[in-house]
Amino acid sequence: MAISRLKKMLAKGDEYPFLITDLKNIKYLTGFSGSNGYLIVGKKHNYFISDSRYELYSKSILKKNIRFVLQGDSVSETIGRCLTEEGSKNLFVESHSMTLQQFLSMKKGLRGIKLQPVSEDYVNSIRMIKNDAEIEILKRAAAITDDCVSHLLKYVRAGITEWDVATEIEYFYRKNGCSGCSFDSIVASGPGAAMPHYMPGNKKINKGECLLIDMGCTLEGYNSDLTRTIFIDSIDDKFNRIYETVKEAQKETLDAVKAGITTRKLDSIARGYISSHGYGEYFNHGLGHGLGLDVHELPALKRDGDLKLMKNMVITIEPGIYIPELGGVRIEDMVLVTQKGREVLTRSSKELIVI
Ligand SMILES: [Mn+2]
Repeated sequence: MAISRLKKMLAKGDEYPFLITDLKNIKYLTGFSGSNGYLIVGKKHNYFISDSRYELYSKSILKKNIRFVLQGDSVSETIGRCLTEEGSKNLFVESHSMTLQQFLSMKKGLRGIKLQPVSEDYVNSIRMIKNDAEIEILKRAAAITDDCVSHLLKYVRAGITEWDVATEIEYFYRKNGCSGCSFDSIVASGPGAAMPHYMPGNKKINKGECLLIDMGCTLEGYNSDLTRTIFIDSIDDKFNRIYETVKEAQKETLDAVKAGITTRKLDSIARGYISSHGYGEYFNHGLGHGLGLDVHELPALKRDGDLKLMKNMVITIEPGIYIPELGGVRIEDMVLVTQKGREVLTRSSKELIVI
């Protein structure tokens, strides 16, 4: 079904045959989750190329409309054979996923074929809208992440290190059926929390500090993403105000999520609220992103985005305020867009927590 949607997009510009090299896109279209594969969507046939390690597995999962082709010594030669069968002198390729080296070596190996880079990621744009099976997995991934939050609230205390927390998160996810974290967890205490993409280290978590935890799991190939900020032992007035501002900005934005609203409008709700409280310059990143097979995928929720949200997109809403040298607060939830509104998939409390 997804392939037929892709074919409709390719037909517009007659961009056949189309070579898919992005492994997430390949997984989406074929179910294949190995590390080496090439999918050619042609006018006549569809071909999936992989090596002998994956032959039996591929044949067991491929639908009837995709033919398995065993990769020879040179993948270009194997692709060339498929193109001969298609009777085509063109090959359209996904420019976002191919390295320049791959492109040049394919160009050399496919003499007489015109390689045509396609900059728009068609498959990712199809992936924006989740089907029921994907939504079900994402809901489970969100629930495991909520369970991890509950676990951490019992585990975290002053004196342990950021790295202890990051390790605990990974262990929890693996113990609960996930293949691991969807990205390196951000566990940022005190001043580190002022950096939105901080990397945790051996720093001890101290009393009086904020602790920002941004984490997610990978479950059956799908990713969750959540951020909570808690405070250790005490919180001062300044951070109390910052926390309430982020919390309210996130709530107002969540309340506005529904099919049809533009990403620009959503961003302006969060940014407007934060700016009106005097912290505008301290919210220095985008509002959120789509998530699914990739932890960051389309749509990008940003200031200049004209894209309208559609039913069954799964996105994050994650405003934050970051004060250099002092710390920061971010609150992030995963949200399913519905026709009339939204369903927030991560349900961990956002009340101020001081532990
Ligand atoms: Mn995120």
